[in-house]
Amino acid sequence: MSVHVDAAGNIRGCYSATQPSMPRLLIGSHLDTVPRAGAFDGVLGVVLGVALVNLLAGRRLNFQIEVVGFSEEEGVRFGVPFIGSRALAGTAGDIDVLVLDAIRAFGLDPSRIGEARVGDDALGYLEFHIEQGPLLESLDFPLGVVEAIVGQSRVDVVFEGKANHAGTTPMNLRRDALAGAAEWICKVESEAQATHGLVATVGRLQVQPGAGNVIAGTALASLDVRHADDAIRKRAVAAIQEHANEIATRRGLSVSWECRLDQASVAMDPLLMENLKHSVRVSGYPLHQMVSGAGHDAMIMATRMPAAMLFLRSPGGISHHPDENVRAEDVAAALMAGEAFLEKLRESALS
Ligand code: HGY
Ligand code: MN
Ligand code: MN
Repeated sequence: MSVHVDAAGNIRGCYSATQPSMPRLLIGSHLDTVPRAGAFDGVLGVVLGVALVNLLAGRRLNFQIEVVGFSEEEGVRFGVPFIGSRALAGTAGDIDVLVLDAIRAFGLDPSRIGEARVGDDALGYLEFHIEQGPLLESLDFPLGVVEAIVGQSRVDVVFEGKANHAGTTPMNLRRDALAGAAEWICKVESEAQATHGLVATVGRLQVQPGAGNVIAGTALASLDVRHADDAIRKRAVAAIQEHANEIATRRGLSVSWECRLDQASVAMDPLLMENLKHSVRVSGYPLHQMVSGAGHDAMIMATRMPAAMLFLRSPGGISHHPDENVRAEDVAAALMAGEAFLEKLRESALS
């Protein structure tokens, strides 16, 4: 493949077709991950793309294949996700100055990010990814065809009270930001438990000044809310914000609310899904169609081209954790289905 790194740090390898002007299929996933992660979230999808090209052993098809390793998807480092795929989709928008500095520090020129945008010759986008949940394992199925990816909201929430001495400040005179945040976090959990299909998480909490003998003056929390139905998700976010305001008022705190992501749920492309389902069946594996609770670059790529995802079973249903794993026989199954997918695409491009 001819390989280059684009101005957003995406690694892009192109495998040419029988003719230079033929359209391209993109196969990819992300190279970044989360703190104390496993070894498969994201990178497995990139390696499977390379492996599929490798299996072609020089045989050229009636479409090009571009394998993409996206530079940033998780949103852990800069607070906003999908930086790599948004550059490729042409929806990067205003890029945070910290991101621009990191791109320059990496030796790239952020003024050229516009050049990362994929052309209009794209046939579609295929992403292989671990399921990151318990479903396929519960069915004892190696593969799952994704029909949709749930929408997600990410918010930075800051409770401000008054730091003070832990020994001399009576309980009724306190404006304890951490106690307020703790009460709110329990409300986040009960809101999600009361709404079918909703998940809500406070995964990060920073407390200032952070000393055991000082009442917390500031508590900075992350909020992550997801649901397949965008209206239900938005209603839940509004209710959770109302809880924050009520708790802050009652406790003499102030609360700030900065929405960092409001990502609508995305349906996968019906035609590519049919091709994937056909490919799983002809490869001799049981078929299961499912919704993804995790966000993926496919939801960004879907704004520019037909997108599809194939999940591999997550042993133990665990991910974003060092125990994240994948079975070798399931990787073989994904490769077999991937080969059938390419063949089906080749045939349909002929017709
Ligand atoms: O957070 C997610 O859903 C994914 O891991 N980026
Ligand atoms: Mn992830
Ligand atoms: Mn991922």
